[in-house]
Amino acid sequence: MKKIAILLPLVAAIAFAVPVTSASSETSKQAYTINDLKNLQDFLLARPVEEDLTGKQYDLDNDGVWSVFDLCLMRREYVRGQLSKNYNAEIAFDFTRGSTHATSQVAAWVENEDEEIVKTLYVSDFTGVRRGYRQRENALSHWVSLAQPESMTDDEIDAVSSATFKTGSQKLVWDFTDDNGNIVAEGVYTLKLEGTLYWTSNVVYSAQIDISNLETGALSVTKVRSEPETSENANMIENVSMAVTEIANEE
Ligand SMILES: [Ca+2]
Repeated sequence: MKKIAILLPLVAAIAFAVPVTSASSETSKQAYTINDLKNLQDFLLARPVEEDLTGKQYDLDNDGVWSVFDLCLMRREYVRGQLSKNYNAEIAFDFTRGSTHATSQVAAWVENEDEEIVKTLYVSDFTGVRRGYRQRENALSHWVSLAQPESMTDDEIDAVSSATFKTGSQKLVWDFTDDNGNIVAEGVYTLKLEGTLYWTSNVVYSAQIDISNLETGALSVTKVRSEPETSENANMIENVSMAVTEIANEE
């Protein structure tokens, strides 16, 4: 397990000694660098700053002054930016194609704390772009009830659909963005992997991930089967692991 510590302890001490304002920094879409954080920190501590700070957008809470509140907000923006650049959440599993009808459907997605889908990572194309849920209402019933594919355009559903997995090891990746490609807000999210094993027999694996307090390593995975006594294709999805991993930097 590796804690993601990005700033100097001094900055962290200042940042956490002050209550974080609820002001949003939605107006500022610029990406802040570690240098911006250092600049603002030095400025606030009345240290010499080499860079010319004229015109810098360091007033993130728009109150007309640069303060530790702005540093807190900048730190949050910076950490969020680093997330998708340096880290992934991964779902890995062994898939065995079902040997019966009404099987082998898989979906994976990310939910927010209100149990809304922020991103569909994968849906097998029979249920997805071929809209098989219309003929087989049990196909990926969890994903269908949350994603509401009837309200998705063909392009939208095509974008998240892929061919049914072949037997073998599979991996799906979440880059901490939502369906529109924006990095998600801080908070707790749930990774979900659903498999339709045989008609109404399904399995859902899930794991929680705290974006505000991200740690690399394995997440705790919960498995729920709708009909544990149904043996058909029971081994379709096995050895599920969900984890936060650091992306190897090529520099
Ligand atoms: Ca300010």
